[in-house]
Amino acid sequence: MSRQQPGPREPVTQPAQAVIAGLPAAAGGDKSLGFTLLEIALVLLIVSLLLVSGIASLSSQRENSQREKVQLYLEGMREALIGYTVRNGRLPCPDTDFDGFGNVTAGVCDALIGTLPWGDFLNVDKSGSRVGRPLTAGLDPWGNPFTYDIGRAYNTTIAWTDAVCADCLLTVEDAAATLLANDAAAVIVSHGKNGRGHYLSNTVPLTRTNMPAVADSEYENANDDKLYRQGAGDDALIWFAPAEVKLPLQRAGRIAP
Ligand SMILES: [Ca+2]
Ligand SMILES: [Ca+2]
Ligand SMILES: [Ca+2]
Repeated sequence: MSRQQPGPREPVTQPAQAVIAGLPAAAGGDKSLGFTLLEIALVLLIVSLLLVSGIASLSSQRENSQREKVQLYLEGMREALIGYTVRNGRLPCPDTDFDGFGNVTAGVCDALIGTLPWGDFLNVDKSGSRVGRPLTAGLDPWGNPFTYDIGRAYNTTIAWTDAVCADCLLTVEDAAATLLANDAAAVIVSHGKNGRGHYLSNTVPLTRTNMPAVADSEYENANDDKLYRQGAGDDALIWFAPAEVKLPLQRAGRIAP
């Protein structure tokens, strides 16, 4: 009994689209399970769009988180700075040599503007010594120093009645130049993600960098003329109304109205 010898094999041919997709052809040559070049291109395009959209969304979430963080920083500093004021009867002086402490001589601030003297009022022990925080603790979420500006009326111990002079108080406007306050005692500014006009963090004397154009509303937050704009570009700022620093002092019995 002889076995039937198989005949020469017919070359197996698959539909071109199955070969392209690296998938076996369906039994009976069903082309519905294969993919055409156009379909593959569409899938790749959709995947790319999803990836780009996902990355953009993550980046946007990170930016929102940093903007929320800077507001938290600023509000924390508001409370800490008022606490310092009640303890010391004055606002801390601007830091002009980037050591984290205000620069003061014989009770009067060396300068009205500089970086935030965070070491004076954040994480200090009972003796007033800074504890356990590196200098970078005084930087905004983008790693840049906060600008801190005070009115001349507040460069020494605080009195109930403000002195009157050209730079005694600060003015704050919104981004459209509408007046918000013309009697601010102090302002703290983060120059935001773009960092335009921030102080360099390691240069003495303090030097601003990446200055905005004069026509840019952020320019007002970096040109040292006692006028600031809340909501300019990506900047964030807070200001201190006179009552905000005087009333706690009055309640503490440090000044009389
Ligand atoms: Ca200093
Ligand atoms: Ca900015
Ligand atoms: Ca200005």
